[in-house]
Amino acid sequence: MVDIDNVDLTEKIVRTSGSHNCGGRCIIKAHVKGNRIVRISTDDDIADTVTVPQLRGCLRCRSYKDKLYHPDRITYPQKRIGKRGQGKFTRITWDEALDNIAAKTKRVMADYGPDAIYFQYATGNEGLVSEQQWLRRLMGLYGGYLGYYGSYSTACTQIATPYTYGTNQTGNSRETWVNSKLIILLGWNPAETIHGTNTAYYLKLAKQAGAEIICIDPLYTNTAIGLADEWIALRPTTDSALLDAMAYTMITENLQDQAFLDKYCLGFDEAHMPPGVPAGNAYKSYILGDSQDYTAKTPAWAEAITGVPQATIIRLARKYATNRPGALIQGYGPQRHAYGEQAVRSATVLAAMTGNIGVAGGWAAGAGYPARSPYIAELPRFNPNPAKISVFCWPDAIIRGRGMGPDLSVRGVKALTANIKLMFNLGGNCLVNQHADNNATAKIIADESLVELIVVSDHYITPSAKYADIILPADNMLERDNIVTPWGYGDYILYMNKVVDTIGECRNGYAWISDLAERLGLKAEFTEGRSREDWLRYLVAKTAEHNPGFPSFEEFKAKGVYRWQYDQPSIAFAEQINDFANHPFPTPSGKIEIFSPRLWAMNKPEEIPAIPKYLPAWEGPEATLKDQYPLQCIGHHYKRRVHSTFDNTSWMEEAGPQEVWVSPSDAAVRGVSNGSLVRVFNDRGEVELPAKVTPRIMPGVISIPQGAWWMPDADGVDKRGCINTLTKYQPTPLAFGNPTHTNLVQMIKA
Ligand SMILES: Nc1nc2c(c(=O)[nH]1)N[C@H]1C(S)=C(S)[C@@H](COP(=O)(O)OP(=O)(O)OC[C@H]3O[C@@H](n4cnc5c(=O)[nH]c(N)nc54)[C@H](O)[C@@H]3O)O[C@H]1N2
Ligand SMILES: Nc1nc2c(c(=O)[nH]1)N[C@H]1C(S)=C(S)[C@@H](COP(=O)(O)OP(=O)(O)OC[C@H]3O[C@@H](n4cnc5c(=O)[nH]c(N)nc54)[C@H](O)[C@@H]3O)O[C@H]1N2
Ligand SMILES: [Mo]
Repeated sequence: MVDIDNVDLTEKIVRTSGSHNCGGRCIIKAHVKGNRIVRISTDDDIADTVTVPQLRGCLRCRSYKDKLYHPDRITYPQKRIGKRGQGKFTRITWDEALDNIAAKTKRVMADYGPDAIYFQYATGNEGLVSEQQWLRRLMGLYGGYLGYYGSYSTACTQIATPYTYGTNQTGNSRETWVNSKLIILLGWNPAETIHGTNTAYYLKLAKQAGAEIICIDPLYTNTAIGLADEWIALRPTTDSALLDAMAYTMITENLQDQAFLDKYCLGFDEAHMPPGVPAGNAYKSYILGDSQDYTAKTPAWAEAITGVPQATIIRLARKYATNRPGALIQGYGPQRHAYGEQAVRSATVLAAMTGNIGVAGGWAAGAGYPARSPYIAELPRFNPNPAKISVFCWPDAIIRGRGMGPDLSVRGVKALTANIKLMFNLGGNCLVNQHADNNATAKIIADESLVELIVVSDHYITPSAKYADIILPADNMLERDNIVTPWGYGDYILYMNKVVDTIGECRNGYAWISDLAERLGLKAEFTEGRSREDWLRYLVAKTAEHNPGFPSFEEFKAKGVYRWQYDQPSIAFAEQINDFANHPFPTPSGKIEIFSPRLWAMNKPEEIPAIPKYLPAWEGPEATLKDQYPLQCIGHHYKRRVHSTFDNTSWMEEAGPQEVWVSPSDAAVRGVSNGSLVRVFNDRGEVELPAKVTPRIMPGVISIPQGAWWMPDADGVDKRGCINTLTKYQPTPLAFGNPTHTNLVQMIKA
């Protein structure tokens, strides 16, 4: 019993941060009375200056009380009763849950080996220590598991970009944007879809310094509204066609930086091709129609595909070629598509043609990962099993794992030796909901003869948790210490102090995974005798070894933040451009490979061309399926959620309801008005949700903000509006990535 008279009700402030996968990392101050958070505020420790801006939290973390104290929070372990996927569970003890998991792990490892054990992609806890990390460490010690490569975020760009540059580190420090005369944002909306805390602020500084900002996006995004001089609406999946026609304009008007191309690039024109490749395969030949397709990539050709008027394309090309330095920055939206690899590489060619690589105010396009990031220690873990699949291809590894090879994304081994039999889904909603084609995927994971045990750890019974055999009640990010780093930009690191005690039987991952280690006979090896705090101290000490001046554990914990200071901003490829003789690009040829001999050697020119090309998407504006399903459906990342996290909180629903964006003209022909309930469907499924009729989306395109919880009724109609009810499970050809913005659908009034 709590002694009510003796509870300390003076307000304390505890410093922490968020660790969900929201794209930002901010300072959170939790105001606590007793064991209860009464309010959340944010960074006001330092003056907000241009050189060191505050790390202010957004509406999601600042409303966190609504999530933390949600009545649906899971507070004890449960096991499935009834058929898998029905969502019926009964309470069990932690001992029963862990005995079960240990027994099954032993059996699966003995019968099938490590290829049968899989960790589902899960980004709920992005701290340096998490259940994901701990259990991987343990399974590594136990004999290994099937690994994955890639991510649902950057699948295409992280594979495609290195074919051009040899690396993904193609981004400059954001403070260099003030040097840009022109900034073109290609499918990037950092004012809402956070890519680093303060990114929109740096764009604002650039604008104040005189940069013109242009957004190319099917949506008139918050970034376009707040920061852009011009919005150019483009049909999804057609970025490469637009970029090709810009290249055509530059070439025919002789605006390209020929000296840059001649010196640093492979394959721009026939005079700079690797030996042994027949004529007609250089980029310039493809653009001018001197290649096998005999089609010149003219602005008129591109207008028909992209919906962007040719006069706009010509104006844009001239502007980018003549206003230097200019930054052509890609978001991840354009690459989360069929042939998403092409859009990435097409943009890199334009950056090269305009000589915007290696200079302040320019940008190399491609992945845009920062060119400089400090060393930060990780938990020691090692997977002795070399087998990996693409993160998107796990349904295949369940159905046809044994014998599955490189044609289905497998790396590290010739073929898998087992199907997936045991799945851990710890802090993620990618079993269904965040993967693709919910209806088909749900059938696979519901089949008890395929995967034998599914373990889920979460705070709520999410759509994925419904498919669990065992549900574990997780502690929350405000209920534990941790350390987080910004993913992408920002030279700082944050300490997360525990704010309140956890509730019910919720347990920290380190505690239950240590108990599991004991059952597997590996407790001493797993813990190395360390407590959880000891491990955090270990991480700080290791980080400090590589970073002179890094604070002590006590100081870091008390301050909550450490910022690196640099004399100079970082600029990707500055060394290569300034001193090419001594600093080749990290590609096999040492040059920017506009033509990639490695892709040429794959000999699959239709889907994996050696130069970037516009390839019509399987469900794009040129697909015949359009007769039946005339609307292109994308699903943008939404301010009211982090993916599916926060979907069940009411404050966030007030701030941003789940509704499908549709243009006035597409709505009118369907008798749909603002707020009408509509049905959106294709052969894969059907969702029902209210329409937001708005000129902020181009005609022919609709957007269902991604991350709503899949809630099928008895007829299978999803009553919440999860876009993955409509998306296709078809991995992209090179990266085996998720093309989840490539969908054709129809919409009717419900
Ligand atoms: N608020 C919020 N912020 C987030 C997240 C979140 O869930 N909520 N998630 C974080 C994570 S993990 C990630 S990976 C990133 C994701 O960041 P992104 O992948 O960049 O986000 P998206 O919203 O998918 O796409 C960005 C823009 O691309 C546009 N777009 C879609 N298709 C095309 C196309 O074919 N061409 C062009 N030019 N534009 C297109 C969309 O309309 C959208 O405005 O965001 C991070 N930030
Ligand atoms: N159609 C479509 N699908 C997409 C995308 C898209 O643009 N379109 N985007 C993709 C991208 S970029 C990403 S990154 C993925 C993200 O997909 P996921 O990684 O599945 O991310 P979330 O949906 O946020 O799910 C996180 C879960 O973790 C839980 N959680 C939060 N904190 C903790 C914790 O401390 N412990 C535990 N055990 N659980 C916790 C939350 O309650 C939530 O259920 O989605 C992908 N799916
Ligand atoms: Mo992501």
